[in-house]
Amino acid sequence: KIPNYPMQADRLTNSECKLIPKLLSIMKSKQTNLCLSADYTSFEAIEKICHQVGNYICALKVHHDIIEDFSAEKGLMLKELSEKYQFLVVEDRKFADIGNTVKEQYAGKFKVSDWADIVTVHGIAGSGTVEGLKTALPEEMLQERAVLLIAEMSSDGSLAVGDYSKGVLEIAEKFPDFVMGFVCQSRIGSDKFLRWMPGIHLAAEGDSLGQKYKLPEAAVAQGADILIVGRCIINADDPVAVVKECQKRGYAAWDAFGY
Ligand code: 5IU
Repeated sequence: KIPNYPMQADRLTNSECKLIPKLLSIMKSKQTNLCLSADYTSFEAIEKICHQVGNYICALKVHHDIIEDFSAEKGLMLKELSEKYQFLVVEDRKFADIGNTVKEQYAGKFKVSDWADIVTVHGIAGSGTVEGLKTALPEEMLQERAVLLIAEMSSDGSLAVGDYSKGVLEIAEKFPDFVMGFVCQSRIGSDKFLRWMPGIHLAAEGDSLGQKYKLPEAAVAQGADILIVGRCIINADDPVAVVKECQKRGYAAWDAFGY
């Protein structure tokens, strides 16, 4: 029920992916389109930030393979935290292999498919990658899981442009029930999908390794629905204050745009 947003009403009608209405209703009720990229190397740090900012975010993105003490059990603890504070968990695994391999990776040692609502996926290997991930899930879990296809990247010189990005959009159209949207840098693809945008910072223009930053308002103007913010928050002296500022500015911009 999101009556104020014409585009969101369309999304609710046109979207086959069940996590889209779920996320939109979290965003609306918590007034946030912020996804914290919690790129910490200890699980304790992730737990701590969840308690501190869980109420101000709509999603938490992790890289489970940088967390030194990670395990499948810790994944389930993260899932519990996400249910307590009502946000979605994104594992930024960037699956890119052939279907049969990603199927094993998704359900493999760290049981990503048990605790991550959403995983990120590259289109480089073709639509078999998405199909492989789907086949790893038991029928009853299909509606509770989704993927984000990486259509464009925030880094300098990214090869995910032009025809490559268009190809990724075509993969999405083949699996509209399982693809929630794109990680992208522009208002790419059909509006029935959600656009998640990384490369956002309140102060820096980039890092020394090719990351390029823009402000929350610019990201929304470029087409972002969900803002992915990492080091701007986690390296801040007062991460909670920065989360609140990103939440306020990001949601106000998105709201004003009528998305
Ligand atoms: N990330 C990007 N750019 C991309 C994609 C993913 O930065 O195009 I796809 C990830 C990498 C990191 C987070 O986990 O998003 C951004 O972190 P910072 O806000 O700290 O730069």
